[in-house]
Amino acid sequence: MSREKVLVTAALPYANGPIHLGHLSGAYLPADIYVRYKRLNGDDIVFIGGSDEHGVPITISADKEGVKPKEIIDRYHNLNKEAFEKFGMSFDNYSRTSLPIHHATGQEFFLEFYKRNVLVEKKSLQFYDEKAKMFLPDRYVEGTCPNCGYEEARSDECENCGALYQPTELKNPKSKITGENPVLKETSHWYFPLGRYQKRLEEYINEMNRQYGWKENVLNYCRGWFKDGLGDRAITRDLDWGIKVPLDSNEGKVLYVWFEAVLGYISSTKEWAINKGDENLWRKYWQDTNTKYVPFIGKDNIVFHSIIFPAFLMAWNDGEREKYVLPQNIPANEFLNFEGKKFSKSRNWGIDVIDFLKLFPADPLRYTLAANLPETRDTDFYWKEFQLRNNSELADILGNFINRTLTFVNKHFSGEVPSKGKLDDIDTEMINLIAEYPAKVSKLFESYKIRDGVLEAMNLARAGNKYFNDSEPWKSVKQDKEKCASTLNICLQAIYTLAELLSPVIPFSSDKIFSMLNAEITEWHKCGGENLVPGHKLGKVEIIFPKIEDEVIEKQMQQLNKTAIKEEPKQDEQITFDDFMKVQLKVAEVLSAEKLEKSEKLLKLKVRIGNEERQIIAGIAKSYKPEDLLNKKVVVVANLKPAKLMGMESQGMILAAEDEKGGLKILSADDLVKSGARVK
Ligand code: B3M
Ligand code: ZN
Repeated sequence: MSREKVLVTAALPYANGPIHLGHLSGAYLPADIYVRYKRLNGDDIVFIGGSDEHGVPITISADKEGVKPKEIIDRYHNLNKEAFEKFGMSFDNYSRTSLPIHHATGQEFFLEFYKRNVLVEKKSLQFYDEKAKMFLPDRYVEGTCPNCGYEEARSDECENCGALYQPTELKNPKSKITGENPVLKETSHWYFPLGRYQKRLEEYINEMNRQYGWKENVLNYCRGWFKDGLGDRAITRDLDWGIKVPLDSNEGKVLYVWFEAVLGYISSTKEWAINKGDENLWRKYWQDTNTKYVPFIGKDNIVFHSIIFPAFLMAWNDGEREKYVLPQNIPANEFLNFEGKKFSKSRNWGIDVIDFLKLFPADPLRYTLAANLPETRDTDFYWKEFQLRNNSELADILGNFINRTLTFVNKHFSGEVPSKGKLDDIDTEMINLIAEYPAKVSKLFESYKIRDGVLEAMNLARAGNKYFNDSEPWKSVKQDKEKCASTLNICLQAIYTLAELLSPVIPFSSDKIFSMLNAEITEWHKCGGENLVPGHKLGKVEIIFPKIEDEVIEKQMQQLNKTAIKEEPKQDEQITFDDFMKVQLKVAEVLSAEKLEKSEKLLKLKVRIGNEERQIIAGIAKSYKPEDLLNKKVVVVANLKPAKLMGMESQGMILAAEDEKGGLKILSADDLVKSGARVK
């Protein structure tokens, strides 16, 4: 068996909030299972993590609370580190990007690129808040969408209509810091010319995929980026929170967070090496072509790890200095949802890891998430499923097999491993089955099919129960003690195998099983053999997986629904008469109507409300022809703020109701009613 040298990293979570279950499923749990398995497999592996502590997400959280960024990162770095520990994450090092060692690493990469003229300097116009005396990052500017008139549009993107535009096109821009209108001011930034690496990146990804089989979701993502063509990307920002750009000429600029965060993997490994007493040890992983480097991430981070980070490393490697390894495979996962909906802080939907672990132990959570990893598609966490996985699988299948076997051995063989005597077919079949398991599960884990590996391991517990039942030791103990001894010996070996195969998934319980067996864990490939010798004294039996009662789960579900913030007002929510009177509904007469060339949905109407003429852009073209509407009396909202649709102003809204087929039917008024009449 050849040992591999493996470097595993897991995405560095922003230290601006607590991690939730979705984060665990996306990157952390699969990484930890893989690493724990590789360690048992005898591979030389180092597992690196840490907090991402720079960037606008952190400064926004700090501003919201009115505290310094340092306070935010200290709080959440410690909280997340603790949550990870309780969850059983076995990082060799958990660092933070605010450390000097990381700042030095980020600056070293920047300077290397700068000196070798890899970078391009470009000038651009950016919003500047004269009162706060700072350039404003995109997320700090809000204004009116140039496309639809939505007033809370972001500086380069409208949430309402999805339009993308240049910040210079945003109307009535406002600084979120002072509320003032920012001015556009020229600034200069350093760009990484990603386009120059496109061909090599495509070759690299194709080659890695050919040799190691990359996941389809990751490949598709990359293909999309390549198709659009890679361009220059700014790697500096005008901000004061972050790693200073190490040039005298660049006052007030920091490295863009995504430029340095990926380098955080390297600096965390350096920190690990120093703590180990050999400051060069990190090179043995990062700078050796024999290293297999595997970053575990969620799907939102794919481009940074499959394209941008490899390009940085390629650019570095073009120089004269020690070369870095590139990712060999990127087993990025899709997302985990919570009870059918996306995790959301603002809507109070989901549960943080630290809170979950106050209620339940880590292993049932690890097992439930592992059995349901979003490896090929989004999956869901359901409280009911969590209960079921714990009660019907961990307790009834695995726990029961262990418990009945050990109790039986205590009772009839005074707690010692009985010797095998003569073997029937069903005994040799079971022995062979156990022996096949380590390689079977190994094959799945090696190809990052973590979920399948876990479910497969659990099948051995199912087979164990069946073997116990079919062998009927409660009968043979009276009739054929030698046969009974064989059965129990084999069951005990199977428990040993299970404790090891499942140890990457449920490490805390696995430890307990080993102490019940009074045995030590062995190398992975040996765990399917005879690891418990006859006469070996077993440890004390205990219940490893207590059942979770219905009330406990119901309480959590009620809690969730009670605290969730609904997006839409409740159906039965009442408004006052005054609320209603704020909406001015009036009768209007349609004077003209025409179809809009570029739109299937919109009609441009001229209407008369009393003495006033208005233009209304209405989304009814699929249900009405322009001529159907002429001279009709309709009901409009007369005091709706004007908005732009397809570049045209709409000065009101026509009321319509959906029919059974999803078409629209306009609310019309009787001919005797005069236009301009109020509807109430
Ligand atoms: N902090 C994004 C995230 O937390 C970012 C990952 C960095 S990995 C180097 O999802
Ligand atoms: Zn818009």
